[in-house]
Amino acid sequence: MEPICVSPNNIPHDYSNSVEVYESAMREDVNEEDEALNMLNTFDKNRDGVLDFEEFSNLLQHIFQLGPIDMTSEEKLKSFMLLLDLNNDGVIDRTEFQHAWTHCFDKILHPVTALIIVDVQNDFIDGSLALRHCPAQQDGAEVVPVINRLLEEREFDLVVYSMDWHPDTHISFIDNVHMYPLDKGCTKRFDECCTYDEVTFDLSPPRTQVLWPAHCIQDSEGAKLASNLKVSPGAVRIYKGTNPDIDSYSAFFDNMRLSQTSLQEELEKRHVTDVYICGLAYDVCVAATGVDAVGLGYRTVIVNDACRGVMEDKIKEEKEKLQEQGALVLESDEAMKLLANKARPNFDLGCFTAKTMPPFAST
Ligand code: VGL
Ligand code: ZN
Repeated sequence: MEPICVSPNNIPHDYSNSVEVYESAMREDVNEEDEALNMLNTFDKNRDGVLDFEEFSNLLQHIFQLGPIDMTSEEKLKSFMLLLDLNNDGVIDRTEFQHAWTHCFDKILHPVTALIIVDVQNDFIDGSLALRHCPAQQDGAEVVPVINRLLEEREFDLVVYSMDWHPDTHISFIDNVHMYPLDKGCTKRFDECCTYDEVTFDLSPPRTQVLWPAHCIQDSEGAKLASNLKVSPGAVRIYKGTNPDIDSYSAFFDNMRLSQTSLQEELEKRHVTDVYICGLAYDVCVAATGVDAVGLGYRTVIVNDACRGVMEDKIKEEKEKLQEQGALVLESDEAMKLLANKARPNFDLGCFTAKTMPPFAST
């Protein structure tokens, strides 16, 4: 095969107007159908009305500003193309391109971003569930300057603060373990249970629950956001764990998925495509929120240095799980670059978008 020779500063002469086409694609006001056709025509070098692999990979290199292509990246481009080649005939035809433009490239080129700040509340910093007293001995306070910098230096289309918000009878509190029936299979009596134990309560449906010290009791000092955390005007607050007999780690759903917060609705209202997630605790509520975000199809970035957690091994395990499912785990500096430079979309997030694109039939 002919080597592919597009690099950011080296656009071959046959794509001489591609910068213009690309820039017009970056504008918000262009008709999507025109935009798609323009793009297809620009990269259809042999003018046969479809994009073969070479043509399509030139387009991908252009959109993602990829450097010279080696074997591994060529494989990646091939699998990207396969996801969009819905009839599997080895080329991207006009209909496939139109579909990909609407459901994949549009999100890639026009991301709408939300920052979800998970449970940055006093109790997790210096209160009853202070992370520095948990097994990993991490300091929850350290996320605050990192998050403040994200808020100050980057503009998000939406900022969300989730709040763990429990009634004092909450099922997750070790002091309340006598208030709910333990499952018969449970090897411990209620007076033998310890903090961090996982027990099963005999409720319908039965629920497994890690026992925590009482924390984030509604309207208490401990439930307030850290006082030095910047609160953006127009931000949305999501209260979770408000039901006495069920816990809610994720800011989207309770742990049994019996009920949902308004988070998804808030994101949908604003057509959010990309969520950046940070906060406390990494291996508990941040991870659960991340898993649900990916599951709901959001392009998800976990801001690694803006998270602190409970247990070292669990943090590692949850991070790997998130990455396997398609989330990016980035340091805040990298996340800021991605946010600043919308003209340089991330290829891995692009792959996630292609993978989660709706099938033809549903258009
Ligand atoms: C959390 C433990 C219990 C969290 C909430 O916000 O990560 N952790 N409740
Ligand atoms: Zn809680």
